[in-house]
Amino acid sequence: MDVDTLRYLQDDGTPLGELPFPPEKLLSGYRALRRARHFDERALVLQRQGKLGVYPPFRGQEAAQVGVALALEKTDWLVPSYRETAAALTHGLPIATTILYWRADPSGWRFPEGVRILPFYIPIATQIPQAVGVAQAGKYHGENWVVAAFIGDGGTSEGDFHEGLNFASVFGAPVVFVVQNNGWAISVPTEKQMKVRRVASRAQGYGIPGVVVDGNDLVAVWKAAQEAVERARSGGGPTLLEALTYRIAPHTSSDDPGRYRTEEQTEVWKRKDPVMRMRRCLEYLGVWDEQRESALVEELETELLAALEEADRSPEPAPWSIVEEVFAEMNPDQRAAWEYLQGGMR
Ligand SMILES: Cc1ncc(C[n+]2csc(CCOP(=O)(O)OP(=O)(O)O)c2C)c(N)n1
Repeated sequence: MDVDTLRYLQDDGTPLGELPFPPEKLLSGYRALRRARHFDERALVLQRQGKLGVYPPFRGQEAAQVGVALALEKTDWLVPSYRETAAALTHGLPIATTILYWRADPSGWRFPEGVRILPFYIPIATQIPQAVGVAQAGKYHGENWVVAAFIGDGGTSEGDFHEGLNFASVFGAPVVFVVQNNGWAISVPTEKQMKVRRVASRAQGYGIPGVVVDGNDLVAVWKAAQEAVERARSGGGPTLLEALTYRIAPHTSSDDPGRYRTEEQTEVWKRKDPVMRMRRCLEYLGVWDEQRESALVEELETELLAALEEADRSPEPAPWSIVEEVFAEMNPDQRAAWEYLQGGMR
């Protein structure tokens, strides 16, 4: 069984028909998309300058993330993996905190009060059962929040993915599971990862809706996410939303994709660039031009430089702080590491 792919924009950005949002809404969406791109570009430069640690870029996946974040209310929760910096920025994570986080500075681990984003999960798929827990907690506390939980195509092979989806389905948890199918799990292509063509077709096995969107089409992702969020909020339970996209960039700043894939495939996807596609859509609608683009980029650069200065003003962390906030109370191994690090500094 295959699921139809929702699309509103052609690869060149021309609308396929009537769009579900008015131009001013599309403009605000584009701003968030362009802002995410700007951060990602600058982050890679900062990483090469030694000002960030290992960084997982998201180039090419901006629409799949920003579209979902735009469909959330501020009171909703975002549960991201390491890939979802674009979603986090859109859902309100300050740029300075984001820089500190990817600098591996403990002060970046404390997300500000009121920003409903769990830390970026590095252990694959562990976020899924926990996201369902957050959703259920909302129900128990009489809150009306919805949870958007992200995972990659590779992550769907983990047991946690199955357990989380089954539990969410049985208990009608208000979660939107977003699978960014970006073609790769580091060096493993999706077709070696699973025998189904679409992850979303597995939704049938859980008795929940499965939706496939063109993940490089901001309008389609936003619209599909909005419907899934509304369904979750009104008691309709979870949705499995698969965004078809591509990881243009290396897996992380430490990866060399030339070792396992050819440039040709990546070139095909570069022509479907989600940011350029949305920009062309706005130009087609007559609400965007070169001048407005330059003004926006200038504004984004000013915002980024101010955030970078703020992050740089943060005091240098003590080496032992790295083991201080893992558990509420230190276990013996942590304490030993903590004492060792303290001793090493004397
Ligand atoms: C439990 C666990 N196993 C293995 C790893 C090592 N690892 C890091 S990223 C990755 C691939 C994930 O691919 P995918 O889920 O498709 O996400 P993407 O990186 O493409 O966004 C693996 C196996 C890990 N972080 N956690």
